[in-house]
Amino acid sequence: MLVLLRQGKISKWFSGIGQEAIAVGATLAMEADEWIMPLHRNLGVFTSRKMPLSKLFMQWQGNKEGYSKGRERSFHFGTKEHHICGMISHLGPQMAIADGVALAYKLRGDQKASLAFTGDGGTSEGDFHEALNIAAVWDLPVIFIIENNGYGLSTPTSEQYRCKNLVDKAIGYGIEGIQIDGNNILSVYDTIKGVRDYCIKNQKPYLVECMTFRMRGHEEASGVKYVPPEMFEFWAQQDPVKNYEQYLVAEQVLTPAQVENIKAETKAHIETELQIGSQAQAMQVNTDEELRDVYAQRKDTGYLIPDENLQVRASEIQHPASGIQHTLFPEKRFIDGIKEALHQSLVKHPNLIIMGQDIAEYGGAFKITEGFVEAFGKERIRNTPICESAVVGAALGLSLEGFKAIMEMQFADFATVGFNQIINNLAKIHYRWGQHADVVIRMPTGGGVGAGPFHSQSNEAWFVHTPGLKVVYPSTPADAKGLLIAAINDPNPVLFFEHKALYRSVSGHVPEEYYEVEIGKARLVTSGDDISIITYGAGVHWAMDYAKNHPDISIHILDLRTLLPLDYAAIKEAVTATGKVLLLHEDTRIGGIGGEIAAWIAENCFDLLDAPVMRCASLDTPIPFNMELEKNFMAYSRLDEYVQNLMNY
Ligand SMILES: Cc1ncc(C[n+]2csc(CCOP(=O)(O)OP(=O)(O)O)c2C)c(N)n1
Repeated sequence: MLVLLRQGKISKWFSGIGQEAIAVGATLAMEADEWIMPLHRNLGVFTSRKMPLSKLFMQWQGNKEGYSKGRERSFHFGTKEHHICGMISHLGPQMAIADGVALAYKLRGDQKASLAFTGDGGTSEGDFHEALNIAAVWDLPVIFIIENNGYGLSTPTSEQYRCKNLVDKAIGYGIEGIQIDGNNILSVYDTIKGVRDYCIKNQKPYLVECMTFRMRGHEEASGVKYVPPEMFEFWAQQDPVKNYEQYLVAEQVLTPAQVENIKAETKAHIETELQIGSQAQAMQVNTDEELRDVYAQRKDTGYLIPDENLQVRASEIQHPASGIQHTLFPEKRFIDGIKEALHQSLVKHPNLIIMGQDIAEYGGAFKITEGFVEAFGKERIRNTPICESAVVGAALGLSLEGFKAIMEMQFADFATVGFNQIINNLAKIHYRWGQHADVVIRMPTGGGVGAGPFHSQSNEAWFVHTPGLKVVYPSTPADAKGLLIAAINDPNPVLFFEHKALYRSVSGHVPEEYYEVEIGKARLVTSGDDISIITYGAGVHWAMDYAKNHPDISIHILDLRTLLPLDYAAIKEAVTATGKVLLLHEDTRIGGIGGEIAAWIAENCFDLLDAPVMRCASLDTPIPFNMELEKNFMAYSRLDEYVQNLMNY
């Protein structure tokens, strides 16, 4: 690898020289169909799983015939065939994915364990803590291996942690742990074999700290000036490959001649594979394929229902922020639509798991899952510790093993602490190496409830900016049900926004049956001739109330329903209808989805416009607590002004 790197025949590579015994010994101790979550130094995981070297070379050259169609570098790829889950650069997120896989094993009663690697530096990440904690609390058969090689990039362990040994952290999680010589392949192999048996038999995780040393720089370009030379001299004596060779000869398992034969055969094998690997075709760029591979294709046809069966009468709607009170019809509330979607989906998909804080006996912060534990049991309706990042990671791990997962984010605001897993793992994994993430994250969102800056934010635009996610945002009870069922049936990661203020204030007709509303299809709320309001979520109710109170203005209202992907055909129709467009959303203005739609209209519908596209959004401040301040913050307080501006243009 060193030679090839210098010759420019492979791209970036992180050396595992000096640490080989850990990756190889641990991988060989696992069964071939047990998932491993390796990191950047773990070439030995890939070779021990007998992946063809030629294809690995193509991967490292960024060729299409590699494992990621040229989309990923070095070891940042996985393969289902070899049960290896590719890392993202952020290191720690690997560990929680192992939790999810182990949960799948546990739920199915498989006699299997998963294995995740981390470096000593990675143990400082919150992800380490969250993954170990969840594995402990849920009694998951996961082996966590720390490769303690003395340094992060250049940071020595003395500046990384204060405990004496990293393995001592196991005590804090209430799990077992052991520290071993990571440079002795037999110790590693024996330990991991035994630990694996323990994890499966006792249904518990285990922490193994392997002491080792990195004989090269973090990467070849970074050098080793920060390492005292005597360290290299000491650890050269502990070289795991040389020592194992000497041991085998001393024990007369191999003769020196056999050793030489093995080396020669291996060298010849590498040369042949390199030859094949270097015959890869030059990259032919195919933009359609690039775009297509961002999302997994759904295989079944779905359970679509015609829009006319979902009509909501305006008189049935009330919204607290509008100050208008209607009598509630005895029909179902927004929250009931969501509850029904979840309930029916749990019946439909025995492999569907719901996870979230306080969702089990307590029924969730908004009581949406109340009664679910009694109906579906605690294994499927899972209370989680306050570990958003690891729960998203575990959801992805479940997906690797063919489960479907829903995570209830207690408030959409808390997605920030699971952000990395959502943005970098869930969203990108299909494009990177073809693994889908069958995960729905429910996001109770929005304000109007006097809950202040951290329980009221509108953060949908963060996710709309991330290819690989779908972002759904219903406004009616019937859509809430049909879109949530569609999201659960979609094999891709879906962020499902539920406006909290709508939960109990909006009622309407909701069909009893199991049905889907198509993701990516907007809904025409009312047609009109004067102006068009394109909106979603609470904005739909604001626009409807406004129209009701201003019968002299003929308003065309479009409910987007899905923000990623957008329904451009419906947007164009709305522009065509009136030539005057107001984009309305509760989210703040700068960087809000309204700006994106306005740009699209300017590019594609310029000739249809009779006025500039306008945006009525919330103030560009954090959302305040005081009800008067919040009212002033809300886009709704400026709706009349914008409508009049547009009408008078
Ligand atoms: C979240 C995050 N922060 C920083 C980095 C940059 N980085 C890459 S590897 C590395 C050192 C990791 O050290 P350790 O976990 O001990 O593993 P080692 O490289 O020594 O095997 C750093 C700081 C990163 N990839 N991700």
